Formats: sequence, C-alpha cells, structure tokens
Amino acid sequence: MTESQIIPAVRNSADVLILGAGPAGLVLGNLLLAAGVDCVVLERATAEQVESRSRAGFLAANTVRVLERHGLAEGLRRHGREHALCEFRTEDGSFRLDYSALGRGERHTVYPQHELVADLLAQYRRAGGQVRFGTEALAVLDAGTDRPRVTTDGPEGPAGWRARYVAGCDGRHGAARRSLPPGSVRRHRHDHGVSWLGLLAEAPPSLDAVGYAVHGRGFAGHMARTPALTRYYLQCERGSSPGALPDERVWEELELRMRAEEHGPLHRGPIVHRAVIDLESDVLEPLRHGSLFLAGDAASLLSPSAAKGANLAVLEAELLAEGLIAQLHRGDPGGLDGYSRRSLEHIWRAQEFSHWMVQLLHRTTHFHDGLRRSRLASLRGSRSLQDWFAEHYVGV
Ligand code: RFL
Repeated sequence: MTESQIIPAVRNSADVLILGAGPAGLVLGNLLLAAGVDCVVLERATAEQVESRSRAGFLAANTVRVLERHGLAEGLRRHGREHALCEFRTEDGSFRLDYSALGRGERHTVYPQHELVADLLAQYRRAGGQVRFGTEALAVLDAGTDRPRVTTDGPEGPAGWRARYVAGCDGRHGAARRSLPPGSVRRHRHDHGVSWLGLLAEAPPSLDAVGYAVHGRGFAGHMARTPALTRYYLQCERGSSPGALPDERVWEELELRMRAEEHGPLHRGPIVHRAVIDLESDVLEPLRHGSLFLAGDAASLLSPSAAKGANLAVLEAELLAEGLIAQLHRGDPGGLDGYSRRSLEHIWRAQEFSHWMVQLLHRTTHFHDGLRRSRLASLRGSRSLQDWFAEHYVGV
C-alpha cells in the first residue's frame, strides 16, 4: 500500500498544531493567539470532559506570575485561595511548616485544575481560537522535516493536517510521544514502586494545611481543593482496584493513618472520584524532534508527590510560545533551539524534589526507613533544611 492510500487527503492546516487542550496546550494556544500566530488545538475529549477533569490544585507562585503576565489569571485571582502550611504526622510526632515564612517566602494558590482549564479555554475562544474537540491525533508524520503532518480521527471522520510546527501537549499516552522515531529521543524512566489511591471527596477540608501522614500501614495525604471539595491519598498495593474499599472503610483507613484519635476526626462526605496512581517519573530528552516539540506531561511525567506537573506544563508552554513567536514572526530560531535545554533544567529540578518527597513519605526497607526518619527529624529541626524545602516545594 502506498502512503497516499494510508493517509486520508490533507484538508486542514495551521502554522502551529497543538495536540491536547490541557494546561500546556491551552496556555500555549492563548499566548500564540495573542501574538497573532495561526494555531489550532486538536483535543481527543469533549469540552465537557476537559472542563470537569479533576486533577491538580496547587499552583506555584511562579505559575501564577506567568498566568498573570499574559492576562490568564483572572479566575484564579478571584476564586483561588492562598496557601502556605503543611503538616507532617509521623510515628515520631507531628510538626507544621509555614513556608511563607521560609525560603523565598512564597505561597501556593489553590485553584482546581479543571477550573483553570475552563478559564483558559474560555479566554482562547473569546480571542477567536479554534479547538477541535472529539478529534484524536493518531500520528505525527514527517516530524523530522519542516512540513510535519498530523493524522486525526474525529466527528467528520479521518483527516490529515499540515503545519509548520506541532506542539505535543497531549500527555503521557498521546500521539506526540508515540510518533517519535526510535532513537530520536531518549526516555529516562523511574518507577518509585509505590501506588496511591487518589480520592476526591465532597467534603470540606479537614485541616488548614496540606497533611502528610507516614504510618505503618502506609502513606495518607490530605489536600484542600475548594471549601467543599478535598483530595485525599491512601498508599495502596500495586494493582489494587480503585473501588476495592467501600467509602466507609476508606474513611476509617484515612483516619487511622492520619492519626485522627490524636488530631481529631476528618470531615467525611461522598467520595466522588477514585483512581489508582502508580508513582512513576520519566523525562524525555531532548524535548524536540525536528518540527515536533513536547511540553507538559508529554515531555516529562512526575509523581504527584510534590504537585509539580501542572506547574511545569504552564512554564514550558510559555517558553515554547516565546520560541515559536520569535521564529514565526522574526525568523529568530534561538528560543526554539534553547527550548529543550531550558525546560529540562526546570524539569530535572522538579524531578529531584519530587523524588525527595517520595522518599520522605513512604516506608520501604528498614534501612531506608532509618534514612526517612532522620530526614524528617532534620526537616523538623533544621531551619536551613526548612528554607531549602520551602524554596523547592512552592517553586518551579
Ligand atoms: P493533560 O492535562 O493530561 O492534557 C493533555 C490533553 O491531551 C488530550 N489528548 C489528546 N488529544 C488529541 N489527540 C490525542 N492523541 C490525545 N491524547 C491525549 C487529553 O484528552 C488532555 O485533554 O496534560 P498537560 O497539559 O501536560 O498538563 C499536565 C497536568 O495535567 C498534570 O501534570 C497535573 O495534573 C499533575 N498533577 C498535579 N500537578 C500540579 O502541578 N499540582 C497538583 O496539585 C497536581 N495534582 C496531578 C495532581 C495529577 C494527578 N493525577 C491525574 C495523576 C493530582 C493527580 C491525582
């Protein structure tokens, strides 16, 4: 079969094709559109799915600055809440850190990712941006040339798109990663060997801090999302089914690990979402193959232990937008040439901190347990370690 028989007739084009309408794709789309760059976003899911996918919530101060710089922070400024406390509950006692008084004195803004995505989408559409929902990118072809193509399947059936550049913002299982020719990009992968049951409860937060509990039965975590919605995590066996425990048992287990007897009960409510997350990390290097660029989870996957993924996605989208605008408007390739190197510096720093957090929060071998307890004791008592923690916890 010849290629023309496999690939449907090309009928669409844009200077930049953006795969995926998550934080990375929509920040990129907004920045390109504001600079007058012709772009289209291709998104596999429906608008309703994209706007209701509950995930991240903690935005770093620098992420907020990036969004503010481009007029994309109105919703989070209005509805987001500043946050700067975390509490560790361990076998050796509990302690709190107010990270606004440590390190660079920065805070998080708590704003659910799906609300940020809804804001970004609304702004993109107001500015006249095009998103093709229900349109799955199947493959990026000829990425090594300056005429890349994307094959898609969508409401109007199979189609082909031409572009000058393709931005792979379609996550870890997207078409951008799949389309990289063998050997073009290296993938450095690490499996932390730990899994979490991620839970979203229709219940007010139970403490005014992010709660990290290390317990003989495993880790438990508490993170506020809104005054009526709270995310919890429970370390679970690899391969567990998300629905294995009824709600009642989940709450009991959370209270046991979070030492409710000592600190008070949790505010219970219906658990409206559950997912098992295997804590894995990977980094692709470089983040470019010819005309195809990777950003967000497509570029690097982080364990959710340090809440960095959405923050990196926003940062990379800004860097990539700057590079694309310079190239397309002024013929200046510097930004695109430096995109991978600059992004990878942020990515490895975030990976390093996430890795540190995974080791801080989980019991593994007896030897590592000794290291973990010692590390927690240092964090509890050492101002310089607390400053380091604060700087990396809230920074990207
Ligand atoms: P997204 O958000 O996954 O968006 C990718 C989009 O691409 C679409 N797509 C395709 N579209 C067309 N064709 C294809 N072939 C496609 N394949 C996929 C998808 O439908 C989707 O709309 O990636 P992006 O933009 O890179 O953003 C990354 C973040 O979503 C992610 O890193 C964070 O959610 C990670 N994360 C957290 N990050 C934080 O910074 N702070 C947090 O507090 C935080 N909490 C979390 C998290 C991730 C979690 N999960 C899901 C593991 C909590 C959890 C439970």
